[in-house]
Amino acid sequence: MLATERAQEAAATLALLTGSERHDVAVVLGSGWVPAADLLGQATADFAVTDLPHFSPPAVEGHAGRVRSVDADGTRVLVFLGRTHLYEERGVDAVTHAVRTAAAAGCRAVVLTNGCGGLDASWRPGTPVLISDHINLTGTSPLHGAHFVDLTDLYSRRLRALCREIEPTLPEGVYAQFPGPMYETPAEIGMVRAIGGSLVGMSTALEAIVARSLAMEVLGLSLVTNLAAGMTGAPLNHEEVLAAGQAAATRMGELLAQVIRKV
Ligand code: 8IG
Repeated sequence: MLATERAQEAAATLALLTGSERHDVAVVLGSGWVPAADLLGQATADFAVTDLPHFSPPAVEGHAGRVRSVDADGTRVLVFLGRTHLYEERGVDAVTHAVRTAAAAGCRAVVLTNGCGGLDASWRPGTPVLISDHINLTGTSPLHGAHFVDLTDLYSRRLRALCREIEPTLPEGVYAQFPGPMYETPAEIGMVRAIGGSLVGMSTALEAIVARSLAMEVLGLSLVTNLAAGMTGAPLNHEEVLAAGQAAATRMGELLAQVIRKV
């Protein structure tokens, strides 16, 4: 079965479970962002992602594995609390199934959020950063066949400008997606710096590529939860990531809640 067919099946079940034939905007909440979910608006449906066809259960603590349909003052928002990562070894189709499902459900825009490492020493843990572009270091593509997709302005200027109307001081960064699950070595962080990256993580880029291939507008929001490897002298750990997310949740939720109403 083709990835698009699996997405159509999931979208059909989604319509049954939510009572909404279509959704307008999708939001994928990554590490550190799940606590912000409750601030987006009233959930009209809330169920396990595995209630939809072809989704896999979450593998990582802090990734809740739930789906919500939220009415944000008339905008129907499809919220994924958690995502499938490439390092779960389920393949690129599993990684991008949520985005394909959102497109099949009618979403014309997707907000991709993540927790990540930051290369700018002024970005303290808990700093939100707008993704302006990405570098795909996974060594793989999420597209199938000779499907040539333009990635110029992949991360929508319009949506970035909307975010800065809400939070004028939001910085921008270039997100480098690594395959994970190991964090980088200090030498790899040196490489990322040399090639123009300023955020490092294990998600988002492959999902953004698929979203663009399906003509969706993409907003990428990173929450810097740690300085990148080698920048502080301390090792990285997952608990630090979750704690930074908890602390920033309210601010993130309010930002997201305002953005999705304007998309
Ligand atoms: I949260 O420093 C989080 N995710 N690759 N590097 C990579 N992924 C991350 C990091 C990080 N922090």
